[in-house]
Amino acid sequence: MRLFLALDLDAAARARTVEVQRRARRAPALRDVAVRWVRPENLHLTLAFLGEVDAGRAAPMARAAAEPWRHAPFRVELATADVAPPSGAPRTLWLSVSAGRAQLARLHAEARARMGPLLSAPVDPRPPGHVTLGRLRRAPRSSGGRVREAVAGLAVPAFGWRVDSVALYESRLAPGGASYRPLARAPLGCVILDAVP
Ligand code: 2AM
Repeated sequence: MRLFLALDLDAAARARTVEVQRRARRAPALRDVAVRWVRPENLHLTLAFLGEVDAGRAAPMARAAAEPWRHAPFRVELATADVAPPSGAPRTLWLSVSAGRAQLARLHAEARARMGPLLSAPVDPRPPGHVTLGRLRRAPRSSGGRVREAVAGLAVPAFGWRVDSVALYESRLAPGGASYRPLARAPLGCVILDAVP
């Protein structure tokens, strides 16, 4: 099973993200580039990709993910539309996190500490920082300049939402695109409010 932890966008942030996708689709420089756009119901902020996991490990992982998180709810904002990688053939279009990075890094550290012992490979130590809009299919290296220019020109006004839970998803890959099945969800907010001797 292919598992990952993610933060769900709220309805308003999802609608704003879909609007950015709509504008990107209309950009002349992107019209002849094949993009597999993330479907609205699949939009998410990946907190930690956990990779392929034996089915037998899913239950303990779901139990671990279902424990309340020791982090207060916080606001994440997305702003700049960007292309990855920064040079060469463009592969991914995304919205970068412009506010909430420090909190995301702390939550990511908690996710690594919590899930790492249940995995056979370490979780990527890089903290999360984007919401993927779409993935380019075989875009030539030569399209990189105009694709990056078009995406930079999207001028996305910042928007955000309040992160108040973390979900564990199973990703099922299919020719028509991935589908995500939630396996567990737990709230943020299990915090110690004052120094405890
Ligand atoms: P991203 O889109 O935020 O970059 C579910 O498949 C999610 O896990 C994807 O949205 C992707 O996050 C992340 N993901 C998928 N395959 C991955 C891989 N091989 N390494 C790291 N992250 C991956």
